[in-house]
Amino acid sequence: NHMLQWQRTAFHFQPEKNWMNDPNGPVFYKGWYHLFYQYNPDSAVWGNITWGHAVSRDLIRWRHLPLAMVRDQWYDSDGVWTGSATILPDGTLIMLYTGSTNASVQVQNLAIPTDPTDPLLLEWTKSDANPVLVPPPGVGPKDFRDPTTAWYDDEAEAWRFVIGTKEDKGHSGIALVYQTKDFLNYELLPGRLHGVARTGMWECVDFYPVATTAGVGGLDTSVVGEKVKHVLKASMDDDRHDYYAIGTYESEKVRWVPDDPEEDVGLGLRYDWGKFYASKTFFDQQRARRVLWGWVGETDSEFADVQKGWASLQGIPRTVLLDLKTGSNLLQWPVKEVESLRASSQEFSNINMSSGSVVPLDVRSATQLDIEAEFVIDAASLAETLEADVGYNCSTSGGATHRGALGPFGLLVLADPKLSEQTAVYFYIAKRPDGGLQTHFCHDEMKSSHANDIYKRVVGNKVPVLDGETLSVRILVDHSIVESFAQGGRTCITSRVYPTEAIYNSARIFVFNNATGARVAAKSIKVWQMNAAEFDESAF
Ligand code: DQQ
Repeated sequence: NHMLQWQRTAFHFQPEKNWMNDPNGPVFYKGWYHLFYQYNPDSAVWGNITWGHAVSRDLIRWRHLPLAMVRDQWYDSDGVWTGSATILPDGTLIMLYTGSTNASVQVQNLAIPTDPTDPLLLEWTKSDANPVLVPPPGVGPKDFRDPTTAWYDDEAEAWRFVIGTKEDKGHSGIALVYQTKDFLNYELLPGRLHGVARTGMWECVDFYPVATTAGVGGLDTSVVGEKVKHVLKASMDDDRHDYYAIGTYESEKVRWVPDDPEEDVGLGLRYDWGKFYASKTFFDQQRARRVLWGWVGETDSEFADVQKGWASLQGIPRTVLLDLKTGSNLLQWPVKEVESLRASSQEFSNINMSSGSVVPLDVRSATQLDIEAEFVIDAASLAETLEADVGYNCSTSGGATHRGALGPFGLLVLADPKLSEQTAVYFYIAKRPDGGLQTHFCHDEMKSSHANDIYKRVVGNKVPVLDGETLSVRILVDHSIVESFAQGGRTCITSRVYPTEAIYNSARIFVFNNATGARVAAKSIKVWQMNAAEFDESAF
């Protein structure tokens, strides 16, 4: 349907047509980044799940390849579900994935490249030993899925990986650890890596080390020791968000302990406060970084998806590091390569935004942008903290139109000239119960579209702001997606938006200040037009 054609993105990963969900087995192999993904080859809704496949030199410009794996065995005839890649020291590539069997039982299967010398990994051989794992006693046949990348344990002289499940008692989400020497024979290790009551089924668990020292970059999944923390992430089937926590992995005890039990997996931090799910990291050995992929679904109706013939994007891959300044959160940032799409830019500086003002930024077209903005709030306003409200919450405190002493202020993107449609990306400073200041970072989607079939929300959370820091945000805008990264990626939000007016040359951006008591200045705003990501066939 050409009417909805403008919703397709210019630089995000999406198949030419039909349904996509989770990223699968991301890996760098023989010069190529590979992305596999959950894919319905037959329609724009979930079902008939196979593995789609694409390759890239730079994580941004992709070439679509034939399906990597289809539903051709009894142990995956109901679906070739999510899995992860592990590279062995000799370069062997191992793919473990969940099959939903002909009886809809979730089992784990092994696949390896049919021709390991093929850098494109076009053909896959499923092991004769499949299924290599079936649900163990006490685990429900439909609660056993999504194996992680394996890590090598030196003491055990074996590989370990995690599979998520749930326990009916206490409605606990659980991470089980399996051990193997050959990926054919497996041992379920006693106990569990971790579990959290009342969080429900843990889908797409991820588990990896992050460096606690500066200048190290990303770490291979097998790194352990003094100078690392371990991140445990689970995708919560109950509320469809990806939660992570930072903690310590005790390899002899085969358990992980959160640094802060109050911020345990499912209770505190999320990778992203908007639409972002079933994510997975991989270690990019070419650039010594850890890269995060996340599935960004649609928030329009299934009817609209069928009309347009496609559904879902992948977010721009993000590098992931421990925030060494706070020690208590990750930093996520779009991979450097996305900057190679930056075309012409415009700069704005020291725009004083009086209370209640909305200021247009004169950029010629505003559907494909990379924006970096920095705001300062004057000291006198900050001194008026007595006025600031206590207990602010992005989702329930009235969004971008509710005016408080020290917020909201920020940008309006994918807005039409009359502001009848707009997506607000903003900061809001409020008081903590203890009297100190707390900055919040939010997206308000409520005015993002005139269409009546859109699920709209106000989303976001607090963001740490350290002494002397300005308020900064990076925003990627791509037709129907807005991804924002506050304070260098401490708090991130992704929104799908479906404007009907703010499209093509009618899309604009503005800065706004709705704070009643604060003088806010947009210290600097740099806006790049973004080129479309096109695969260079000559490089193939
Ligand atoms: N999607 C896959 C499952 C996974 C879920 C099926 C998460 O393996 O648990 O398409 O979105």
